[in-house]
Amino acid sequence: MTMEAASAPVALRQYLNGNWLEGEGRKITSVAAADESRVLAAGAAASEGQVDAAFAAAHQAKKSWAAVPMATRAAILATAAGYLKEHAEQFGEELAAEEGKTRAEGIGEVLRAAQIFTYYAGESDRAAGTVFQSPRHGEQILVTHKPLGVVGIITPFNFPIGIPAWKIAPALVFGNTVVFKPASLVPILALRLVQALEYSGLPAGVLNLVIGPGALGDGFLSNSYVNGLSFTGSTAVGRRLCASGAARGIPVQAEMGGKNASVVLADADLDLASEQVLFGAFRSTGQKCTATSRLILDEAIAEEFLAKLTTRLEQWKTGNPLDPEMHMGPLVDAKAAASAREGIERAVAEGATLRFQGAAPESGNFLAPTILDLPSDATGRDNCAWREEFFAPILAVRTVKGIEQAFEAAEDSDFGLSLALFTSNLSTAIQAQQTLDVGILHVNSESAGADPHVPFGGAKASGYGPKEQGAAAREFYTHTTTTYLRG
Ligand code: UN1
Repeated sequence: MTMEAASAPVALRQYLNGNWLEGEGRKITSVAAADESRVLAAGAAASEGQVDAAFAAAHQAKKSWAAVPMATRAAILATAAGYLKEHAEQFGEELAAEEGKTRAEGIGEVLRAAQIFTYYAGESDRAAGTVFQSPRHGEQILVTHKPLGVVGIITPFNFPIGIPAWKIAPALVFGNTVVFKPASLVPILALRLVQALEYSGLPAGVLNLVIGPGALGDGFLSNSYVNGLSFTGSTAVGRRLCASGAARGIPVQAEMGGKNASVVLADADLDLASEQVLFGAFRSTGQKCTATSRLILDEAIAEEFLAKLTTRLEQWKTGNPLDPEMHMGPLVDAKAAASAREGIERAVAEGATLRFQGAAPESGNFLAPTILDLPSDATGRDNCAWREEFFAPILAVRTVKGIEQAFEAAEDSDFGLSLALFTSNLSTAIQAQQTLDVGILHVNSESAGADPHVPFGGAKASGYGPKEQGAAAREFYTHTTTTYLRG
């Protein structure tokens, strides 16, 4: 609750070539998600000229940074991890106030960023090339990895330090220099991340921060120095960036939307499933690309399951994210709240029935956890609550009969990020793993969550290009040289 005391707004600055500079663009502020009259940070956006300067600095630094031993680069990440851990409480509270997730989730996310930095610091001990046998005498064939060069990194509002960490840490450890543009709604944690790396001795020019509107990021791919781009955000923007990257021959990694289902089969442990569905759908106010927004229930257990879920939701408290009693905070801003409310109205007009809506403060950007029943005929499949990513605490439910119908319903989406399957039958779980077109499958756990050492990413409209995290990150942040070596 310490953030409740009014403190001076954080000064928003751009970080270019190792210097903190005033932006040359229009004035911007960041406000509290729960109370938009509270200004948390203020300054000016970067101008296009400053974006160019950021790329020029990253280009200038690229040769020398690539030549720094990987162990030295890794040591900087390890120090930054310690700095983030030390400041987890302060930064976590800033995150919760700005983005709207709870204090516990905010602190958890800062610690997760630290964990990601620690993991990638370990890459210097793990990273290895490959030596192949040659069919010719006296020859070896070596495959080694080189950095891409200057990488643009564009991140969304919903994980203001987690997602930047999981892109910036591998970019840096594999020897790239970076121009980083966070979502302008949540700039404070981007400043904290850069501060952590500056404190840890990152040389000037290696990481540059530009804060400003989305259009600044659109310009990244027309910069002549950019060698790669990693993006997380909407499918529309992601696909546009992929197309411009392809037109210039520049690799783009795009992590996009989700419309993730939780499937509860007749043989599931319903207590466990109702707890996990609750977490998947409503933690972080449903603002995760991995959140559960579709619930598919076998008709044999549908009513019993929904009774358990709504009983849990009756205890679920929505309010001030810094109040430790709360389970859920507000949506990130008024626009997000209005669009979620409009989504519910549209879904109802299209035939959905409101099954449950919990309690939430009336004013501000709050939306109570909402469950919508969809018709089980074809109109349910066409309902916007089934098709569109609302990015809000709204769960659309359909009932089905048996595994085949359940799997068919789960696949009935343009997206393919994550799926949570609740069953006690191992064969059914294996069948799901082998047949369903999703990037992430959770068996008997919630649809959200991502460990740093394993690949993360989706199928269909959810992802494009190499996956993120774990060993997969190297595929994107490096390219290989195959050397035919004779002495
Ligand atoms: C998580 O599920 O904990 O934007 C991480 C997102 C994802 C990250 C999800 N890229 O929500």
